[in-house]
Amino acid sequence: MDGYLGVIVIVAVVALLAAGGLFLLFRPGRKAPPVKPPEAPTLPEETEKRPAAADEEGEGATTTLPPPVKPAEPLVKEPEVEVPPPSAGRMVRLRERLARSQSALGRGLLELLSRDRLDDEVWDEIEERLITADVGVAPTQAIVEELRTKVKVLGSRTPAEVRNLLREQLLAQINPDLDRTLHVQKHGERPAVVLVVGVNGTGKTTTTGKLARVLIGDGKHVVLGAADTFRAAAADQLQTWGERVGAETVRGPEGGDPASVAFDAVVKGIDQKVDVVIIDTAGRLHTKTGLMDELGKVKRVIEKKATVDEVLLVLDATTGQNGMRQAQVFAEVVNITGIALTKLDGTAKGGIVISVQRELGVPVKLAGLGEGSDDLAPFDPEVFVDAILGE
Ligand SMILES: Nc1nc2c(ncn2[C@@H]2O[C@H](COP(=O)(O)OP(=O)(O)OP(=O)(O)O)[C@@H](O)[C@H]2O)c(=O)[nH]1
Ligand SMILES: [Mg+2]
Repeated sequence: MDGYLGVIVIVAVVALLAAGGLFLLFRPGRKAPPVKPPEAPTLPEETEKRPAAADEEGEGATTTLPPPVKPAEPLVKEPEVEVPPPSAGRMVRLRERLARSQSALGRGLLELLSRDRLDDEVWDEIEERLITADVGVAPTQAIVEELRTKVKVLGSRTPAEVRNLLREQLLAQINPDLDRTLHVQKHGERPAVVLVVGVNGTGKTTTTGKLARVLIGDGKHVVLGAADTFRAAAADQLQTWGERVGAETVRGPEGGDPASVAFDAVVKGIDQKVDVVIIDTAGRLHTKTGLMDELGKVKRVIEKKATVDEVLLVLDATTGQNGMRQAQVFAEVVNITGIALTKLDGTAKGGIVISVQRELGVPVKLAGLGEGSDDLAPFDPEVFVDAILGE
């Protein structure tokens, strides 16, 4: 009896080994049904590179294969929730980026102003440098005029005096007294709402994602609204930003109504008692009326449930006067409360801070200084000017 059992066991083991051997020999060919062994997920390229002989072998072996095993769970790891740094100190951390892109302007101006003889030619050059850096005509003239008067009073100048003089003038034009705080305080149980608008490609979605990180870094709870429904990729892009920091993204169907997504996001924000809802919008500058209709509707619909506390206009610093004209159209259709100036790391024309504030009458509140997820900082005029002038 024992012997009989033994034989059965041996036969079973041999059969299993044979099946295993055949299994190992088996290669799923292009025509064979894909059977995936659980521990050895094969890469698609491998199938492509396999010789034809192996394909045939595989086809012959399909009948003796063990029942298909349920494919292993996809090896996608749950995204880990990151803890972004707080807003304080961000601009100082990014000062090097600013210095790299803006310090040539400061060095040039300091050198010119340090000359013993400041004749008209030198003043013209100072003026030209400021204009080239997008400071704008009127602010440039104001700076030059002030400098001329102060230099006359001083007579001979030490390098420290020259630096102070210039620092004072640049700061005066940037106006450190403007209120640059983001209005993101809850209204009782109701979240604050931030609407992000601007021309396409300026960095709206990126800035929305980065801003969520800034706020989360400061301990706030955030919901994102993907009101750019023009293409599904836009909502995916935003959702990826949100997932990294544990912020939910409300999205709608592709081609759906942006206002309804914004509304749903605000409702979600109220239900979940979050602090801030940030709404990303589409940037295509169709007609002014089209834009007005769309943004106007988004705003009106949000206002059924909450108040729009902040309308941030995202402006690409590298686009200069052209970008500014387009920004002006946005400012005409919606009441902008702050500017997020992006890509300051990629241009020497930092003077746009001065001209945009002047043209649009609203402060730069955020500065984008790189493509990294935490390369967005609350704008600090003093850090900005010191980066231009060097330490
Ligand atoms: N160097 C640099 N790149 C930036 C900055 N901000 C955004 N970008 C880049 O700008 C590109 C466009 O950014 P998006 O956020 O997709 O722009 P958008 O305005 O949402 O574009 P649309 O949705 O097409 O209107 C991306 O490659 C960003 O990484 C910045 O401060 N510095
Ligand atoms: Mg976008």
